[in-house]
Amino acid sequence: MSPVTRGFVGRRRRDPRLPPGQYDVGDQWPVLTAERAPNLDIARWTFLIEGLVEHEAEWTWDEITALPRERWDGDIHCVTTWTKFGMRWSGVSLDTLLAAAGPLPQARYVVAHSHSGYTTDLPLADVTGGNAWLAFEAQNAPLTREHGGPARLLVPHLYFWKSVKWVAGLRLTAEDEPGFWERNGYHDRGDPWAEQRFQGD
Ligand SMILES: Nc1nc2c(c(=O)[nH]1)N[C@H]1C(S)=C(S)[C@@H](COP(=O)(O)O)O[C@H]1N2
Ligand SMILES: [Mo]
Repeated sequence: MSPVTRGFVGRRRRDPRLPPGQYDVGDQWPVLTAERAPNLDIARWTFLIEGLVEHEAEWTWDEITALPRERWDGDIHCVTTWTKFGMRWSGVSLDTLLAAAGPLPQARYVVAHSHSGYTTDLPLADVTGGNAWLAFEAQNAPLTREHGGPARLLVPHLYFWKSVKWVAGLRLTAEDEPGFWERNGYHDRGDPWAEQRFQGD
């Protein structure tokens, strides 16, 4: 036996793209929704940034979809242990949107909320610096309603419960304010590589 293969015999190598405790869901894209999926009318759709900002900023659908788009290709990780590799997304960087509102120096967290009442909290640092988008497209097609269309948050470096579907806006805060799952025992930050699933992880 060649010494090169020793240690790999009888053992499959784990895909290095898989965070601890996750499995590859393959071609499927599961739908996880706590509330009833809303049917949003883009004629009345808005996105609002409020709270600890120099000026509240609000966009209509036509205004926000006219902003420059970025593409993000990569993997998403749900806390229920599925990971989906090699997705292709497109949307507006949250950096662009936050710059319009002007976060105040004391703003350190955001609460993101949906048009359907779901909320999640995130450190401001996790949604700036090229880490988060308001996404309109996934897999080269407009987001379907079940996956949060017409627009959802995309924060792919954190567990996917942070990526609010049907997102309506962000409120900047000084203190961390737990959202829907965080009040129900999920971790405040949710880094899949540190396996931050639940409070105390
Ligand atoms: N509004 C809203 N956003 C949500 C959720 C939800 O229940 N409501 N579920 C979260 C969870 S737990 C996950 S894993 C992803 C699932 O996104 P998907 O259904 O497009 O796979 O959306 C997140 N965003
Ligand atoms: Mo999830």
